[in-house]
Amino acid sequence: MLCVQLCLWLQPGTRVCAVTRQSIHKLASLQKATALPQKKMQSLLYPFSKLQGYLDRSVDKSQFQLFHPSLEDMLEAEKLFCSSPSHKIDYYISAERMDHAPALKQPEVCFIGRSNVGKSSLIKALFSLTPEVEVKVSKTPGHTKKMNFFRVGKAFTIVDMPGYGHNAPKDFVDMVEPYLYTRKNLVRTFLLVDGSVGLQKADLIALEMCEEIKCPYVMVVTKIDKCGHGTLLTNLISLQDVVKTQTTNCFPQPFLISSLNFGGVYFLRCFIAHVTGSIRLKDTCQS
Ligand SMILES: Nc1nc2c(ncn2[C@@H]2O[C@H](COP(=O)(O)OP(=O)(O)O)[C@@H](O)[C@H]2O)c(=O)[nH]1
Ligand SMILES: [Mg+2]
Repeated sequence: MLCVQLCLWLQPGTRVCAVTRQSIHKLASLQKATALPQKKMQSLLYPFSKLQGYLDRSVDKSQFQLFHPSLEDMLEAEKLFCSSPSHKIDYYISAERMDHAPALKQPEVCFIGRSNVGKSSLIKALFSLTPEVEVKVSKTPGHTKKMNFFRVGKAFTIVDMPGYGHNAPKDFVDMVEPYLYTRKNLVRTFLLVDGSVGLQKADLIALEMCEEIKCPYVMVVTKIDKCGHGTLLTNLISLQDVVKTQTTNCFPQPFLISSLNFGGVYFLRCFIAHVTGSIRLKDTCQS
């Protein structure tokens, strides 16, 4: 989807200027999503709505809808993810160790999770309205060995953390843990788990660590496009059970995401804008 514009000036002398511009995904903006048929739109904006019909009546659904932004709120949040001369969004810096991490004043949110769970893909989807921001996504587990910092104007910073599990437990101890323990401007951690495989041992270790650090965090269930409703619901309910019984700092509502088809991405943009204090929500919600 790379579109290359070539501008040629033949006088004086031949000068070739190549402007490389990534095209924007057709569902990157809320406006495009709202043009879809109602059911499809609803499942992209509020992915849980598609699942709730399959849940038994005895299941308490309120926990899944504590944060439920209006379309207006999501539109407001989306503006923050559009780059402009006065609000630049860019990849700022990578750090291999905590003492290389930049000192930033802006509120920060970070994405942690096992290698391959979809951290970089999710950040790429969040920034899909500014595709010139390069977020590396890999098929090889353990690709992100550094903490990558992305600045969203003066509003906030998003950090893509190295994955753990597989062959990267060292990165976890060396980077993720010290970062979570010491980062003063960190306002929310997003702990990603793969919705198609459910909670794994490494996820539970990360969850225990977040509890120990007492950082406010949110579980994000990724790749919801990849499995059927049955598998997703089973994994979601067992996750919900763990959140309910084993956590005190975790937001009780897991967020459902597909970076592939943008399900839940508009919703997450709104949550990030809200927890970083970048927007004031019109409708009431908790967080
Ligand atoms: N089907 C599907 N695949 C995804 C999704 N998110 C990520 N992936 C794939 O999972 C793999 C790992 O993604 P990546 O973002 O690099 O994971 P990271 O190691 O956590 O940063 C890549 O092949 C992605 O294309 C998703 O929402 N749906
Ligand atoms: Mg990555």
